[in-house]
Amino acid sequence: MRAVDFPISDADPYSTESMTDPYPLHAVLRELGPVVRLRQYDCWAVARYEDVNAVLLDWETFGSGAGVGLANFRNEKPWRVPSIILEADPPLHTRTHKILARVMTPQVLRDFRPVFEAEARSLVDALLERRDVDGMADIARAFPEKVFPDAVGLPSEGRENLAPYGDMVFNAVGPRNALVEQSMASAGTVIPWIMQSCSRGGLTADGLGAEVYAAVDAGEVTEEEAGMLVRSLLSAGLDTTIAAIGNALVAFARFPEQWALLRETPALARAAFDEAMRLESPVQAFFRTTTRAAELAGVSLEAGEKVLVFFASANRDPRRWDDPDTFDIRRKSGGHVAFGLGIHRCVGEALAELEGEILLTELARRVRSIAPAAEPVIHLNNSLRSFARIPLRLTAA
Ligand code: OVP
Repeated sequence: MRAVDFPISDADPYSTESMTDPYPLHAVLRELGPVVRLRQYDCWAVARYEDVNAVLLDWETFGSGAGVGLANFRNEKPWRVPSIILEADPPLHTRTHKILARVMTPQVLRDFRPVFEAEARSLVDALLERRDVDGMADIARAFPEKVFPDAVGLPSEGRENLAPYGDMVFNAVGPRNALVEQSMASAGTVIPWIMQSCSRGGLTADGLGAEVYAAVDAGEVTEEEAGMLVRSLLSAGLDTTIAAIGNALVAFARFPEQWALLRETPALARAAFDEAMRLESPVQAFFRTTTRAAELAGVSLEAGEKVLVFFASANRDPRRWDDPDTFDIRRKSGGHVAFGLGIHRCVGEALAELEGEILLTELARRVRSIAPAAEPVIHLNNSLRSFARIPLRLTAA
């Protein structure tokens, strides 16, 4: 028998209303208690900073090997062969994480800086001839969709398959709802292109993908595992940064004084990108699965139970942050968990930060104002918060 001293909620994080504006639901869950039972999904949820941190740091109790979505891989067939880094626990995770971490070290990324800077300059050149732009298509998608596939070493043909694949991957984390079905509609063409792009022969000799295959030659992973790690790059590396940049633009459009501040001090670009990640976290929530019976904040959990971990709610918990709903690029936003925490913390974080920093720096130098021309239009996804369109009017500096 389970102890009954926990709150039960009928809240639905996957309703259109919650996904459009998730923050009222996060506040409700945080207020109910440290651990809440979600009746509709038969799972637990943690939404407070402290408990989100505790779950993420205890990977032995809160495992990833049964998947980081609602589906429990021990009882349900996964929609694709599981990731050998995201959906894995030590010791497998330790070995695979080491390889992707090495491929994206600051030393490797240093070489990308001038390339990304040149791309940011030409992007802003084109923007300033337009004035009325869509912040998503013309900025948030345009920049990563060029620099990231180039960095990985993908051919120029077929890159349009990357974003739809990311949409599938991140929808698959949630329940099997209409969003999953909609994004899977293009699976027949998208997935074969992705899988083919993961093979050694599909990659240039000088990209991150080739660096992953170098680990095969060093005897650290098999050829198949290298392909799976390239798949991880393609799964997690593009939609996330697109969402992050778009969400940052929305934040600046809503808080114009923060844009003025960034213009005054472009060196704040990296801090501003991080603060936007805190305020509008691209990855809203992932699951963990209990590997054993455990007590969490006084609530008894059984083995094999799903726990929904709300990164985005932790990042606005008033127990942790002053004025959590305010975008303040001067605040100390270090400690946000938008990249996760613990052994599964984003392995591409430095690459994402480099993209965000370089793009925001170039925009801050050359764009006087980014005013909303209309309300942004949300793009619904079960775990990624992002927009479909962000109508903006730019003024040149
Ligand atoms: C669920 C994601 C995030 C991080 C890694 C991977 C996927 C992967 O495929 O390894 S999105």
